[in-house]
Amino acid sequence: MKRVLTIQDISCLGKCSITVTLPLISAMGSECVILPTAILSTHTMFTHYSIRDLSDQLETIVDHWIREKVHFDAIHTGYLGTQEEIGLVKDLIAKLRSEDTLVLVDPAMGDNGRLYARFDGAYARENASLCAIGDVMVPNITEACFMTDVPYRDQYDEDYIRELLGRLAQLREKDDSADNAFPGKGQKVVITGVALSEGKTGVMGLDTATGEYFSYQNDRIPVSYHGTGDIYSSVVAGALMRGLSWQDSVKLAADYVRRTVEVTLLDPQEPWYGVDFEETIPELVKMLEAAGAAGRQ
Ligand code: PXL
Repeated sequence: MKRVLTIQDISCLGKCSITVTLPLISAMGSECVILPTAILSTHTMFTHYSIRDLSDQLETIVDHWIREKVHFDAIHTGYLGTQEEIGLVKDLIAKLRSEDTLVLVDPAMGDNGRLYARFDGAYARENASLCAIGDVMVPNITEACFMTDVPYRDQYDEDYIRELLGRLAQLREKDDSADNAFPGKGQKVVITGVALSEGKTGVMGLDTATGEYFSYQNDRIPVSYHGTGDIYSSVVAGALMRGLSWQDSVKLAADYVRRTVEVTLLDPQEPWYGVDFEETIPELVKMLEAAGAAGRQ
């Protein structure tokens, strides 16, 4: 069975980060190991949440795994609370990764043209250097803009997204600290939440090794739920681990998020709380099989 390490916070209440990645990766048939970077009472869309940083534990945990000679088939990163923590996570990835470890970075830090509370431009630049060491990165348009200094637009065309993809693809060569990566592998650069026509939304991607672009659109549900980015990146990781191509993986994740939002609309819960992914997990497993997932490896 493939083993995936996810590095992000535990938001005890509020359906995001580890509390969604762990069940999704497990349901998709891979082992999910967690490295919790902080523990919060809720995610940061609530007010008065408590937060305890766990940065001082991370190296001790990782060193133990290294002594145990643990191998990770993938390392997935999500929301990281501070700039310093991103730097630490980069070092830990360098220690833990082998040439066959897939590093998937979700630079979870903003949406709708704005960074989340607690983050600034310096934080976004540090996330850009984390993306530089990834094999796959999955920012949304807001995150892509903050990492590349491209002004955010809510009206755009395919050329604007291609420009963003191109700039994200240059992050690695522009970053001196990215020498821990295995550059021969190239990167899959994916931007989420790309709406190329009225009533549609989806993803666009670029494979830097081949120069090949990928685009997928499906019907847009006009509501923005918290935590969908975490679900998206977790499903991409789970699908890649089951042998799907990167294009099929990003498409499956887009379809799954759309279906989950559709189901959540029936719930009176406020959109900032989180989506009802628990209800759609059985469908996800079927979608994965239908997309041709390989058996256990
Ligand atoms: O969904 C990303 C996320 C993860 N963890 C925490 C958050 C957020 C987004 O706001 O606040 C603590």
